[in-house]
Amino acid sequence: MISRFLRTGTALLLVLGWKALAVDKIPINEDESKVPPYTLPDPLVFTDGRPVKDAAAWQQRRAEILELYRTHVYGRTPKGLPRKKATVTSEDHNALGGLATRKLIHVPLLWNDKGPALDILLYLPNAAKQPVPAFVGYNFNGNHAVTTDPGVPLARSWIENRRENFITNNVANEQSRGCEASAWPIEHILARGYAVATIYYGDVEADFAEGWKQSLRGAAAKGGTNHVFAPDEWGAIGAWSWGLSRAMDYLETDSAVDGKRVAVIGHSRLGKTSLWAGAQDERFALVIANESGEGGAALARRWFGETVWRINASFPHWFCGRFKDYNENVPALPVDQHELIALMAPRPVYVASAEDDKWADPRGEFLGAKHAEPVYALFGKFGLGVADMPAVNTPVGGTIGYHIRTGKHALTAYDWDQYMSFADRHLTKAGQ
Ligand code: GTR
Repeated sequence: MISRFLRTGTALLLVLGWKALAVDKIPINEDESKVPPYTLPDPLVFTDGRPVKDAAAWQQRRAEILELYRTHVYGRTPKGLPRKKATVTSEDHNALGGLATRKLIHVPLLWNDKGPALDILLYLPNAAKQPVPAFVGYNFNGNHAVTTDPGVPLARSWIENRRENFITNNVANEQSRGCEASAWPIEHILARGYAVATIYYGDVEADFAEGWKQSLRGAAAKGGTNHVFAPDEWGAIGAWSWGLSRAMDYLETDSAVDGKRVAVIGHSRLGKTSLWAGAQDERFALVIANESGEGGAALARRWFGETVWRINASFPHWFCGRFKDYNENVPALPVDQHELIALMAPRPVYVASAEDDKWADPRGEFLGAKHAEPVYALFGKFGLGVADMPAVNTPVGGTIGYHIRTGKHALTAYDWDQYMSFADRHLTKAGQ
């Protein structure tokens, strides 16, 4: 008995020990000369080997790729989730010194109105004479973090403790108001004629391994908090993406917004999320992935920076269970991220990197965009228009936009300026 206990104990320790060691033992490369050769799956060849010859055939191939992503990467959204009516809970026509109208919108996500819900913060430019194009995206620290506007209520959902944001007990507080404002140049965006809608991503899922239990995925699951996820059930990125579509449902009904000109934007893990949202929901007219890295725009097969194995070890809740099968065998993954980007075609898409953000693999992000070009070509659309990575701070692109700016991993005013110029070109009324 004792020896059996010891044996089991040792085995357990070994397993736990191996797991704990594994995260930092997972091989990481940040040396360009050490990137091994790789072969990408061809977006223009069906799984059964038939070529995709035109835009009509692409629609079938698109459905196939989407299904591969659901099965192997982000997981599947449960069927039968409701579309609940949104309520505008407050409207102030004199926000931000009279520049904007601020609306707060509450959207229950499930059947029970007391369950998980989105609190959308929407600013509309008062100068607008007609419905405006809009940017919608999640923030990391609560709606009250994107601005010092005192009219924005503190987020109600769980927030990650970050000392620099004065959060120590997972609860929002006044001190953290405005802590994320540098990533949301709201006045500037409004002055350029766009509306801005943002939502705290924690309204949909608290971002930690067990966070689903207190969030949408737990509330929606048949087994509740005891639920055991099937290998292809949605992960957190799937849930967050679905939430963006619910925000889009509202934006389509707001007469001050032009629902045909809504861009979805996200940074980092939320850039992965905006890509998956844009892939599944074609109502997003423009998709922006800022430094989205592994599981976002960066090619998974390129061994540089974060890897499939590492991201699954650090963030086991982001992707579906089956994605873990590829930890040590990325070439077996039936898709790569250029195909995710291609799912936006023929809509405009923008991928961006930062020079010091090696972890996100800037070259891999560029190549993800580059290898989506043949799909855009099927639609007669000009992709990036460059053969290789542009110099820093030199945006390029036709229907696929790209830049690498100097500096570190962040969403900055420079990035927003490029996105707005790109949106000015692509979200014109005539283009619809
Ligand atoms: C990192 C993670 C990246 C990226 C980033 C972020 O720790 O490795 O994939 O998502 O977090 O979201 O800020």
